[in-house]
Amino acid sequence: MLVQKKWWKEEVIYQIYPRSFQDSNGDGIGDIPGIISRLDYLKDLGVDIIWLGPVYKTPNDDNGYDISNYYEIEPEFGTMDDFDHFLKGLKERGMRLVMDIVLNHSSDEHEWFEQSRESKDNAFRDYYIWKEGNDGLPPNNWLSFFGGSAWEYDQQTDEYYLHLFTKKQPDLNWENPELRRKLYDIMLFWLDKGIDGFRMDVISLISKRQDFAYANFKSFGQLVETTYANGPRVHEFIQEMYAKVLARYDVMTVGEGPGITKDVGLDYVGADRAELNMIFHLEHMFLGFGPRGRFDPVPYNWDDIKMIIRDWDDAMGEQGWISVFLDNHDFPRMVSRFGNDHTFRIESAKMLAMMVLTLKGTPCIYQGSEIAMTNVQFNSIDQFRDIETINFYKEFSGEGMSDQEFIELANQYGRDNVRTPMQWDATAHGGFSSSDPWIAVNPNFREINVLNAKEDPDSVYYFYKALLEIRKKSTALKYGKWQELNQSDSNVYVYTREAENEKLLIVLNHSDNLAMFEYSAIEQCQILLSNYKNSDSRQLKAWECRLYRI
Ligand code: TEU
Ligand code: CA
Repeated sequence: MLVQKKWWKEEVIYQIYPRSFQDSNGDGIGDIPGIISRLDYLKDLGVDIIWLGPVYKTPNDDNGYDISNYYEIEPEFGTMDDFDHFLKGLKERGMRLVMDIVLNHSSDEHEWFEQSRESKDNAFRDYYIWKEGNDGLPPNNWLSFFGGSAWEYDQQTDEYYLHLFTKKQPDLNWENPELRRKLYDIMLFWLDKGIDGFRMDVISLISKRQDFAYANFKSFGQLVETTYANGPRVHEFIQEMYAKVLARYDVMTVGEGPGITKDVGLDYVGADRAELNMIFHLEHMFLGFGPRGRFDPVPYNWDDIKMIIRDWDDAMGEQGWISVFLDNHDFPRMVSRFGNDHTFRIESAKMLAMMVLTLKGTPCIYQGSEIAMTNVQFNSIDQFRDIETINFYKEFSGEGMSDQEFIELANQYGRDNVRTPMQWDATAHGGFSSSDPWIAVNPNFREINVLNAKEDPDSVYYFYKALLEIRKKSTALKYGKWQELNQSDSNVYVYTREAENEKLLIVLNHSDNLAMFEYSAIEQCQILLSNYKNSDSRQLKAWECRLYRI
């Protein structure tokens, strides 16, 4: 066993998008007291670490990923007292809290930016990235993740500021040591409250190439990888953060890494790097993103997914670590994207659950996946809430795209799909709120909800519980070597996990069709879990998944 044992390698993460989890005060917006009222549900499900989306003070341009005060709780989400009760509630249940922290950019309503934009000689000017324009044009051709130029002209000082995301999310200038120190103080404040770690938003983007040269790119993804991500000082900054902040605590850090490819992954998470514990790499999530991003889709298939999993397992070896996930608050519902949420919603959701909970790495379950919540079908533009979707709607409709055409794209690829309220029961608004929520509840809440799931022994919910229980007791699933087994049927995904004297075989059919799998000594294997009754032969039914002990 070469792999170092760590609690964050053994436990399972559950991601909460606070705005959509549970409203407690009837304003239609999820909040911290609402989450507190669901702590027993989370404990009972069997998850260990809660990754809480940003709850800091925010104007909500990007639903909390635009922070205007890192030391205060956004009143919509509650008070610092509520936060303290939440953290205490988790600890009492033997659970942990990982906070989302956004260090690449702040809100433009942060006092630092309000000062910075005042004048070129303001003490905070250098907290952000300001450049002169080019004859009335932006300083270069960099584009925002959320459409348009990555530069916004500011009249006050006749310069442009950089924003890789919305214009209300100005990028922080990590070249400034005083700013870095202020960011580390923020981290220390939350760590000293007893949280168990951070999910670091777009940490791969914090070091900018200082020549700010025009970029040469054929797709947005290429622009991210070659120009925004893995900048010249990114490791210096993260190692400094580790030395000055993280090293003092037994905490978990997971970096969100747009642009982190398998070739540079280990630079962030190698055991000897003194940087991060693990990363959410996004290579499989960006599959299908065309030259202009998610609303410019290109085809991909399961072979592409399997290749990325294989390459990353190889790249991490025994030295690195990743988190395993198939959706989060930025990507469509996994059962709709990777499964079949029409004819085989239950079966395919269970198969995807088994995949996430048996691959090598720390699993991350996004709220609602445990009851196989699906994408939503909005039929008018004004139902969408996500700034990324709204910005691209403006861009594409400005180029002549019809509303109907864009709505179809947003219904399939947009982030609002995973931000509709958690579906707790069949009462109004799915039990999420006593009044109209900030975003419409998926109309299928009457059928797909926690209450129904708990009353059905064959529900996806109980399948997750069973998998989580098996995982808790299995060294092979936590630390075991992952080995893919070649199959002649391309609709079948077969791999083993092996550690010490425990060897498991996982067999997945990721299609609507019958499939055959090959494994010589299958007769000697004992079924531990499957999503079909009496699954015995080598023939797999649609979306059938099996976990065997060898
Ligand atoms: O996401 C960055 C990111 O990589 C994804 O947002 C994705 O690139 C984007 O949706 C383009 O399709 C992080 C947060 O997870 C996201 O919610 C924020 O909107 C973003 O950073 C800015 O903070
Ligand atoms: Ca509320």
